[in-house]
Amino acid sequence: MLEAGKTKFHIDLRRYLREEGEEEALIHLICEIAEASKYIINSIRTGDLGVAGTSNLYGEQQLTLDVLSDRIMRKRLAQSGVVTNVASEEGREIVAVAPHRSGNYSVAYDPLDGSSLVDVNLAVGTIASIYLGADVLQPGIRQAAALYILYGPRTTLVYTTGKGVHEFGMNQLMEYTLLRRNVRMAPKATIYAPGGLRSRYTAGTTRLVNELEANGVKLRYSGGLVPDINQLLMKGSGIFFYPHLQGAAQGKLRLLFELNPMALLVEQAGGAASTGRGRVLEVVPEKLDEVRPFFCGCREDVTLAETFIAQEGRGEL
Ligand code: AFP
Repeated sequence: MLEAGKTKFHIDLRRYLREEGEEEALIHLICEIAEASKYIINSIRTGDLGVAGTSNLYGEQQLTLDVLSDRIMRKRLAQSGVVTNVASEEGREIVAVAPHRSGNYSVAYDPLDGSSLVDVNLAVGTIASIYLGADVLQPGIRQAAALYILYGPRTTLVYTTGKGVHEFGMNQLMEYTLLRRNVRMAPKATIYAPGGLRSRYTAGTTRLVNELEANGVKLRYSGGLVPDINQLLMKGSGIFFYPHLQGAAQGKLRLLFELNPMALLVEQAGGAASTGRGRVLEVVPEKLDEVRPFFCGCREDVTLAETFIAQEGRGEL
């Protein structure tokens, strides 16, 4: 186990996971997802940016890249030898890749979140939520691990297994080596990332924006969940929200594929993640395509959001 605070740079992902005492099958699984990212990078850099002519779980038009990156992830997970079931944001149901194998993991993943940003050359990412056993329809607090890979100017991988948040960078040999261990967030935000149409915000969210702006908190929003969350994690300060909207009481972001993994990562870095009315990680999902409002980042700002939203419910705003 590495001493807290001491960082041995040039330590690769597999060795770091071993030194952190992780279970071998989980180490193998996280490294397999890291391996898949190398092929997804190639598809982003060289692939066709057109439409696939199909739609996903949410009835949204799929891009060729969505289908290709989903195929890369699914094949890698199915061949890993440690995965029982998979659920993809790009798929329509849970797929049994090894139904009779017990003691394994199941993975809910978004193979290329923000894919519509690739054709304007903005950063996108892969998100994975890992559960022990066969069931992915569990509260996020039951995740064995959560991770994302950010395809930006640099390619980085950020994971947690419940023992802190750790960042790795891809080097010229396409190996992931340690950049930051035990990423921590300050109690108050210096940046904010407001998703959704401002004109459809409810009074509580509008009050939150006004409060943040009055306190000099700067707007930083790219439209990609992975780079937007990564920014506030690595700066150690910020709040992201994609709120409930007039006409969309549950917002837009997906509970299994976006909220739960990001919520675990941010909580493990000392932040908070709320639906605006309760802790994201305690929501019990009933179906794959659930969406929820999302307020995620510095603890004090998430609490402020919950306070304003509670007051709007009582007509106090
Ligand atoms: P896609 O994966 O369908 O491109 O959606 C990405 C996303 O869910 C998430 O990455 C962003 O936070 C959110 O959409 C942005 O939504 P808006 O475009 O409505 O701001």
